[in-house]
Amino acid sequence: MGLESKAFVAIHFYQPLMPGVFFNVRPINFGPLKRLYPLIAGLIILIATAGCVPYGKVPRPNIIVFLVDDMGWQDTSLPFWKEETRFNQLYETPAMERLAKEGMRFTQAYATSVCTPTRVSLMTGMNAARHRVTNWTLRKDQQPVADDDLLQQPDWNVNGLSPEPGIPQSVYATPLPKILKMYGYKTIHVGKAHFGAIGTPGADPLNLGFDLNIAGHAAGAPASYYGEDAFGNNRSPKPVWAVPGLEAYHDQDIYLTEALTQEAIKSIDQSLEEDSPFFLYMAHYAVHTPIQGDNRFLQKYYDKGMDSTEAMYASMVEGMDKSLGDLMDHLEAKNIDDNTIILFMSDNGGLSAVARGGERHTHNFPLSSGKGSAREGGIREPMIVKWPKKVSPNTQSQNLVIIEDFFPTIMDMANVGEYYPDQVVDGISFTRSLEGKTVEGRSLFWHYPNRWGPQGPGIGSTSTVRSGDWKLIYYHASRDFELFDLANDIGETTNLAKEAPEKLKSLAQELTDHLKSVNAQMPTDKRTGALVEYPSEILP
Ligand SMILES: [Ca+2]
Repeated sequence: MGLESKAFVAIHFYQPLMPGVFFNVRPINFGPLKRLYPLIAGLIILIATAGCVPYGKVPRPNIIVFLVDDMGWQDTSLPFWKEETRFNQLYETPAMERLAKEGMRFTQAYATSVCTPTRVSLMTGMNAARHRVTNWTLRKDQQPVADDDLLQQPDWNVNGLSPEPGIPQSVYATPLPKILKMYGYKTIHVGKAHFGAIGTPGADPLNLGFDLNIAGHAAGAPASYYGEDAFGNNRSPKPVWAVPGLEAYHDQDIYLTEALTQEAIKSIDQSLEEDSPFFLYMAHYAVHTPIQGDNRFLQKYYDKGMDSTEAMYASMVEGMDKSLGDLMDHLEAKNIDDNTIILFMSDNGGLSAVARGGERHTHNFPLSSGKGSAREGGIREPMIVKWPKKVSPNTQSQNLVIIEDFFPTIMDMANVGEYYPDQVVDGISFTRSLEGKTVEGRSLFWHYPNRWGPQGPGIGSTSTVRSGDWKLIYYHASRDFELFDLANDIGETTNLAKEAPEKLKSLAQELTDHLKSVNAQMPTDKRTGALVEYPSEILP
C-alpha cells in the first residue's frame, strides 16, 4: 500500500471527526469507541506518515483541461488526418499547432455526440450508457426534447450529475475535482458547466468540488458572447442562457472568450500566491451557438471570401485558439510551463445540421454529419496532450481514446494512487499511449436512446460500437444497422452490413454484451409498447 492510499484510509477513518470535508463515505457506526477517536485517528496518521514524505509534500503537476464546446475535428489548421484538408487551410489555430509541437496529437479521440453526456463522463469516468445522462440537460425533471412519434425515450437522468445521493433522475458520483481537491489541488472552473439541471446540486460547480466557479451554471450556451450585451444579462426577462458571474465585463467591448481567459489567468496567479498546484477546467462556451463574430479576427475570414456565418464561426474558433495561446504564454511567463499539463479536447462534433452556412452535414469533411450524430462527424474530436518531461514533443497517437478515459488519466497525472469513487469507472487511463506505446484491443461504446431534434445522417436514437477499424451503428427506430470499415472509409459512405455478415454479427454481440453489462436503458417502440430489442436479438 503506497503512502497516498494509506493517507486516504486515514482520511476515510477520520471522516466522522471532519464531516463533509472529504468524500461522502458511507457512515460507520463506531458506537462506544467514539471516545477513543482522537487516539485511533492519531495512531493511524502516525502509521500512515511514518518514514514517508508528508501528505502535503507529494509533488503534483498543475493540470489544465482545455475543453472547447462543439468544436469539430477539422475546425483547425492542425491536421488530425493523414492529409491536410481544405478546412485545415481555412481555419487559423496557431496555438493548437504550437501545443501539438510540444506534445502529442491524438488522431482517433472520441466524445459523445452532445454536451452533457460528455461532460458527465469526463467528471465521473463513466460511460454514458452507465451514467444515463444520455442527452443534454437544462430544466429540472424535464426532457429538453420531446419524444418523436415512433419512440418513447427511457427514464434517463434528465437532472444530470449529482454530487449528493438521493436526487431523483440524476447520477450520483464522486466528481473529479472533489478528488483532486482532496489531494491538495486548487480546483478552478472557468466557463461552461452544463453538468446538472437548474435547481439541482449538480448545476453549481462549487458543489462538485471546485474551489472557484467563474461563469458556470446549468445552461449549455451563452445568451450572448458580447460584453456590450452583458452576455445576455440586461435582457428582460433575463434568459436562462445569460452567463453568470462576469459583471466586471458588462457593457465593455470584450468577447466572452477573452473575458474567461482573463479570469482564468487571474485564478492561476491566485493559486501561485497560495502555493497550491492547480486544476484548471477551462471550458469555453465557444464555439457553441449563437454564432456571433469575434471582431478581433472576423475581417480576415470575410477577406477569404467565406459565407458570413462561416466567417463568424471561424473567428470564434480563432478566438478560442488565442485563449489557448495566452494561457501558454502566461505559464511561460510565470515559469511553470514545465510543470503544467495541458489536455486539449472538444465535447462533441462540429455543428452541421442547423445554424451553419453552406450545405448541411458537410462541415466536418472528410467525416460524415456532425453534432448529434453517431457518425464520425458527431463524435470524433481534436485532442492534444502536453505533459512536460513525460510526453515526447511533436508526436502522434493513433490509439483509440474516449472521453471517460480522461478521469483515470488525470488521476494518474495527479499522482493520486489508489482512489475510491462512489461510481464504477469505465474509462481506461491513456498514460501508456502518452508514453508512445501502441494500445490495441480496446472497443469503444456509445448509447443515445434519445431524440436530439434536427435530422441528418446518423442522427437519431442509436447504439454504437467501434472495435478495431470497424464501427457498427444500430438505429433503434428502424432496427437498421450500418457497418463501416473506417480504415478505408473514414467518411462512412459504404454500409457493409450485407457484405460482412460475420463482422456484423460479432459487433452486434459485443455491443449487446456492453449494453447489458451496464444495464443500459432502451427506448420503447410506441407501435408495440415493447422495449427496443438489443442489437444481437434482431439478427437471424
Ligand atoms: Ca457541446
